[in-house]
Amino acid sequence: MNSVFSKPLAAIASLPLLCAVAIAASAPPPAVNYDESKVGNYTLPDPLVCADGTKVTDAATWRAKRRPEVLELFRTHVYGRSPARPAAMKCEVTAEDKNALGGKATRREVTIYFLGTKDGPKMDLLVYLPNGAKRPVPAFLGLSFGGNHAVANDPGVKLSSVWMRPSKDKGIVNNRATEASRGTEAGRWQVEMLLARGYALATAYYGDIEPDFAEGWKVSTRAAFAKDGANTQFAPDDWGAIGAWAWGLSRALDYLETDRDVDAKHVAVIGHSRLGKTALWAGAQDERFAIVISNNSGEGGASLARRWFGETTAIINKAFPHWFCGNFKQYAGNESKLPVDQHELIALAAPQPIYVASAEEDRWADPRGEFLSAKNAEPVYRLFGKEGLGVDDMPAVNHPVGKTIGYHIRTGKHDVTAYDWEQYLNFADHHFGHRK
Ligand code: GTR
Repeated sequence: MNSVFSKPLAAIASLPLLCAVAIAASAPPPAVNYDESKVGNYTLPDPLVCADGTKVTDAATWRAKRRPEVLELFRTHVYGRSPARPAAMKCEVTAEDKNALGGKATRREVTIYFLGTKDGPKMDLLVYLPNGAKRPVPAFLGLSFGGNHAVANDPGVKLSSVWMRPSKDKGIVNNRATEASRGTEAGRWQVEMLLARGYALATAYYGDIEPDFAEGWKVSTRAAFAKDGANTQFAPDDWGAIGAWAWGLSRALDYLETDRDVDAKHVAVIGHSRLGKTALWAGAQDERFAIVISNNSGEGGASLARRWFGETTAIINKAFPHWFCGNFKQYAGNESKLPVDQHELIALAAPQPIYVASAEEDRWADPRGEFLSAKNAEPVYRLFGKEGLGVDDMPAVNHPVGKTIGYHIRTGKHDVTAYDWEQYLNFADHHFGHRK
């Protein structure tokens, strides 16, 4: 498919040859481009063209034939292959307070033992349920960077005891959370806003599943599942950390399906940044997620890999070698060879509603590339009779758009803000037919 958004490389084509050689020798192109006129030409893979060259024209063929092909391409080349839910998995409610957050919420803490054993890999899930709401309630589910105790100013939440990235101003000392880290992510989670609108929040710390550094997998779920544990040599299509985190989100949903206070048919999966990439991959694989939300997910998330703007495949593979599968490394600086692009990750959520959000100052994540991904997913939504974005051009800042695919770019930096949450809640209200 020829992207209608491609830009000609007119400037470079018109340079005299000698001059171009001289430039190439003395000044290699900068690794990071922030100039829209230099993005260059690219051709996006057509989500509707099957491996055998036939074109999908109906939803049934997408589901039965093309969707599994696209999913398989993402597994093989980008995020790797994840295991199924272990039959032995066990969930245990460890604490409950019906009078949390000044009486606004019921707080439930649950430990999920992935292999059913207490000494095996596990994840602590925190659930806030709105008191006074008609239950079961719809929910948002997402992983945090700071631990369950960081998502609200709530002294009752168990303090995480596992590895965390050092951060003095967030109360992390010697890679461990202290009391000072309680509530440090409250602005990003807006728990009281969610509760007031009649939603539950379910959240877990991503480091429970895998600590976020190159060798973190050795003490994580991935090692516990591998034949040779920490000595494992991963196959090039084995899951990376994003695969593991996304898998953890599905395991959290497994628990939510058993919680009688949660309407598990109406769970929106949400994530910011690397955890936005994670939410997208979780939503692509697990069709139980009723809405998928990507907040500033950028490279390897919502933004198109083929656009040379902000972070690139080469940069992300170098900085975060553990996030993706081994095969993904070969596409560093070689994006045109990647058999998929990220609009197809968005398309994998179809027909479920999906929301992509950017921030004006988050140029590293390539806001336009995030919008174009959403735009180029529309043909798949149309197979289901769904409209997609409902606009052709990127909207102005702070002007949310969208039908089944939502999009906004807000003022400000790489972050999750109250403004973002207001849009997600409006989107969820609309698609869930939910009124408090
Ligand atoms: C950056 C990374 C981005 C984004 C971000 C985050 O350093 O380059 O892809 O994931 O981290 O997760 O905060």
